[in-house]
Amino acid sequence: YLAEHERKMQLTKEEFKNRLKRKLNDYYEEDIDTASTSELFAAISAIVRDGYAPQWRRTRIAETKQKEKQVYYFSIEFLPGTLLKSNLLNLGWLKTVREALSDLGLDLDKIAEYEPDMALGNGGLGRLAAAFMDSLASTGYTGNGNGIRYKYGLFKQKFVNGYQRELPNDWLKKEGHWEVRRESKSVLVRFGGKVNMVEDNGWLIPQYEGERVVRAVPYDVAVVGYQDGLTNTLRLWDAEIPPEEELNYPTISDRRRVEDLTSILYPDDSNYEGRLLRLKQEYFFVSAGLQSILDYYITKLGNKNFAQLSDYVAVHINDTHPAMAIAELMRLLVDEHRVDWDTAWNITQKVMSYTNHTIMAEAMEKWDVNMMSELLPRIMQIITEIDRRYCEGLKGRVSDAVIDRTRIIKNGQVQMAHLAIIGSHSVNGVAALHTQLLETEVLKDFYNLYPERFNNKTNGITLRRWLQIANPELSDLLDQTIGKEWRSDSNKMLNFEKYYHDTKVLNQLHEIKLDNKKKLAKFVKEQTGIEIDPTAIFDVQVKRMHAYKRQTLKLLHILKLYQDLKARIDHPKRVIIFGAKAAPSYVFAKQIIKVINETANMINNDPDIHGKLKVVFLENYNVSLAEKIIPAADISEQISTTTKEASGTSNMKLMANGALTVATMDGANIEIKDAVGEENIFTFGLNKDQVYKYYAEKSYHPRKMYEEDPVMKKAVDALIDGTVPNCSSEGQALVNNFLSDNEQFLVLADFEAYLKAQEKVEQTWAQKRIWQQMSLVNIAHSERFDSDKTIERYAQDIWHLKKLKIEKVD
Ligand code: 26W
Repeated sequence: YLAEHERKMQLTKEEFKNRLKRKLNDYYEEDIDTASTSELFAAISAIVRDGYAPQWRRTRIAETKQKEKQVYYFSIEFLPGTLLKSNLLNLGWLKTVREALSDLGLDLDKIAEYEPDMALGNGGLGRLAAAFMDSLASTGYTGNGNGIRYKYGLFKQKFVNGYQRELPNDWLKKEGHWEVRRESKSVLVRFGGKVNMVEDNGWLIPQYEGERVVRAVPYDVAVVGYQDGLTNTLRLWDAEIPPEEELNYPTISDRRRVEDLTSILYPDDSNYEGRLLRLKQEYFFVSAGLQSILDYYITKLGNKNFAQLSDYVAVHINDTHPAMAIAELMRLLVDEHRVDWDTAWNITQKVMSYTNHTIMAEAMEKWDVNMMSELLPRIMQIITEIDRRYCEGLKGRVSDAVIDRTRIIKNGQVQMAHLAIIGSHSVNGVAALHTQLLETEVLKDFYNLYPERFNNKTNGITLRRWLQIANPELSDLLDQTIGKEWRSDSNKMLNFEKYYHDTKVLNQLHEIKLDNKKKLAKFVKEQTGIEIDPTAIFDVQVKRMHAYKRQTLKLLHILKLYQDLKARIDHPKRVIIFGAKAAPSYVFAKQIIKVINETANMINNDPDIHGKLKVVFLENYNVSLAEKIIPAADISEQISTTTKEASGTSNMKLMANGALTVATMDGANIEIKDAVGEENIFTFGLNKDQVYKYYAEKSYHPRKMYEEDPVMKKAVDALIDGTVPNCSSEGQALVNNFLSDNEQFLVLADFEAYLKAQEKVEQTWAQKRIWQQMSLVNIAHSERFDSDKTIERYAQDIWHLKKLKIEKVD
């Protein structure tokens, strides 16, 4: 067998060409030179699927044999991006396939472009979930993703007259899918109706009346681990009408209501809306996931003793969206498997763990009790009982005020974060500062009650995608200098620091960056018609559009630079590059987009500027676009109001690609500074105490700052004095916001410090060698944010997993 295994793993160019020929012939009766891009993509992806199939099977067999504990990562979003190149890389085939195609006169990158992004997520939270999937498989842990197979992914963004327009993202209509429909693993999920509790052998059993039954059908996507890693499963659920229930869904609109359940991904990032469909989605994937876990536990592991469940199963709740897993597991254990409440509760707490991703009050999920009672009557009863017991258990031990602040049901609402904390054994934040703020501010009462539950797990990124796939030139330079081990052991990247004084390497770094910038310049020209100079500073801010992320601060800096250039005050050439989607209902974010687009238009077409400043706002920022922008960045803008960005992850991707960070001391920026040292990052702005002081004392008076600082005033005024054209109402909205005492994100308070930081950027840019040295240090230290390391910490501290050993038999 081993020989067979080796042969499959070490695909030769010739073998690949043969397989490609065969697939094209079998599927389409085409030859390599007549096949279309979509056909080529479908054929190559089929070869890749054949390539990982044996390891996928072996992983499943090893799981049931070794019975190691498995984690199930419950997340309402997964944002893997495209999979062709990452699957090729992880199989060890990327180089071979690229070369084989090139022999045939074909370009892998062009074919790969055909693949639509699997964009089943909004931003950081979904991308993190995808990175964790990759890292679990690559580090040898059996981990399963559990989520929703949205028919439409995150909307496609277009700009029309500078305004954001949203188009549906119909990703499934293309060829070459990675998913496998597993109809035999379907389960039923119930909504609505009435519950009556009836006695059965001394046990109170719910009887349902008039409920609607939906069939959850899983689509499994292989998660291919790097090299000798496992091949795990990302299970995404689709909603269908159960065949035996067809008669209960007689009309098209009845049927559509079921299909709608998994039809769209909510496009809101950090803004909570208590919509019924969203509640349905949350319960749907949570219930389906838990049912399939228990099925597996009972049938495959042959275990009926649920007291041991936590020795075999960990369920992770990614933000509060899957927090109903706590009540649903209680329901399954108590109602369906007749485990007594106390035992069931004990099991549940041991199984569940929860990550918080935000301290923004408006993102905190709270469901209306009436809505939940109607849609999920039994779940609401169970949550009510959890809440009752929680309060009862604390009565007399802590003040009534504490109980009142921390209980689950309050003012007719279910506080999902409270449910998640009370029902879990672990609660973690996503960066050191964020966890500290959870402990001392946002979740202070809970921290006092259960300090042992709290822990930090700073986010990470998959360096495989962001270096090996997105930046092959830099990856080659690392190979040539420090050797290839960094590709599987990121600790080795620290050795790159040894080249700090190596002029040749520093020059190579410069050349690679220049090359990446040329490629991006070409892309920008094709997409927007805008010419940008690859020798300019490429200054990048890529992330969701949000007031707290302060793209507005960048905008004010742009206006200041523009005004300087108009007054013949010189600056080094700069290209500011934005990528950002706004939630469709987020009016202010959309206004910012319009103003930035109009500002860009004005500056890019002003002959007085002589191309010294360009502003490019690329449409439809997503994982694929990130792979083009990030390797070309000189500057990484991480300028959120301190305390507001839980972690950030674009900061990590950009540093790994040698961009220098301009940063507030927020989220993971602090840890980036710790890693690279103060002299290798441009920090500025209010610290957390200053921010909280403004809030506590209500002492923020931006109008005064504006009136006293002529530079600030001039930049702000440009938005309303006719300087920036075609957006007077949007410009006015921004200015009103900046000047309000209630402006929470303190944009003007950080303006001056931000300009100073940017002056330092300019001075450093003039010292090319120092810039390259700083860049080198950033690349070397990005190893700290390798998601493989993050996942090791989750596996050890929270989930208590052991690695699976794959036996080499088929
Ligand atoms: C209920 C509406 C809603 C939807 C999504 C609220 C909140 C969210 C997410 C928590 C938003 C999100 O993606 N948060 C980001 O998570 C990243 C991964 O931990 C962090 O790096 C970012 O700082 C955080 O904003």
